[in-house]
Amino acid sequence: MGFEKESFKWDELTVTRGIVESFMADFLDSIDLDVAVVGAGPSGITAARILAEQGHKVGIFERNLHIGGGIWGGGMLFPRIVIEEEAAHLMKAVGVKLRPWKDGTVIADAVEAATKMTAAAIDAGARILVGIEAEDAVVDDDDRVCGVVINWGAVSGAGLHVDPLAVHAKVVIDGTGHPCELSRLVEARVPGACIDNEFDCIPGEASMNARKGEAALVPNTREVYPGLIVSGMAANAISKSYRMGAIFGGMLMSGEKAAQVAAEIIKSRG
Ligand code: 48F
Repeated sequence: MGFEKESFKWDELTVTRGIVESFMADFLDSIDLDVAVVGAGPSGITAARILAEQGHKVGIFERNLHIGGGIWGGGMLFPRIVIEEEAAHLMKAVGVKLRPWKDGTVIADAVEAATKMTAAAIDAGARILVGIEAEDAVVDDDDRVCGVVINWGAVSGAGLHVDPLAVHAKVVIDGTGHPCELSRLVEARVPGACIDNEFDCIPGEASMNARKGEAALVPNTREVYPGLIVSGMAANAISKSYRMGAIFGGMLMSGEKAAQVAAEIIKSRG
């Protein structure tokens, strides 16, 4: 049978029903999660992959239509990323080829890293929902974070007034990068909420000191408010730790730590 009009059994409605019905089934299966990850950057994707591999039900909500956050651009649009050897296992785990480099580092192709990390997370069972942003947290009767308020990224982009929907999760990971959006929303909106850091507010990141910034990422990755973990650059922004530019081992290690903290919280809550 050739690929010709006469051989086609489908019509336009097959396409419409296929898209709507399959997305709705997956979407409805993503509204009551073990872990909601906000932001599909390197730390969020790594955390999601590891948690999904452990059997947790994980959904990643990403505002953009593309995943990968700051990986794609490498450094100043040169699509390569540098990774410390201590974090190389997190690239090898998803099959990214690494080129030896100097002084305890290796180099990866940014496109290969973004795509293979994403594919591995999906293969592990994490569901990535693109074009959807978290515009708030859901809190329980004790004001503990227990989910995220979501809407299409295009809705806020167009300035439309459209009420959102909500998703429940045992733990939420703020992987929104430099703006640490979800943590800021929690601090601003939840009555009496105070993000756990040594400041009165969320101070944002410090200027670049790549080695200090990288070293701070794992200790900064923690539960900063009941039910809310920060990962990646959001973790450094909450603690006024340094930025580091296009060296990504800390982001991967932060994702690994976020997964560990999330699993511990889920286990402790039974
Ligand atoms: O910034 P980003 O890549 O997160 P990260 O894991 O990694 C940081 C590095 O890429 C780089 C760096 C390395 O040295 O400093 O910047 O901390 O990705 C964050 C993702 O979150 C999405 C955003 O579109 C991006 O893809 N995002 C941000 N806010 C929201 C969001 C939101 N409110 N809802 C959904 N997605």
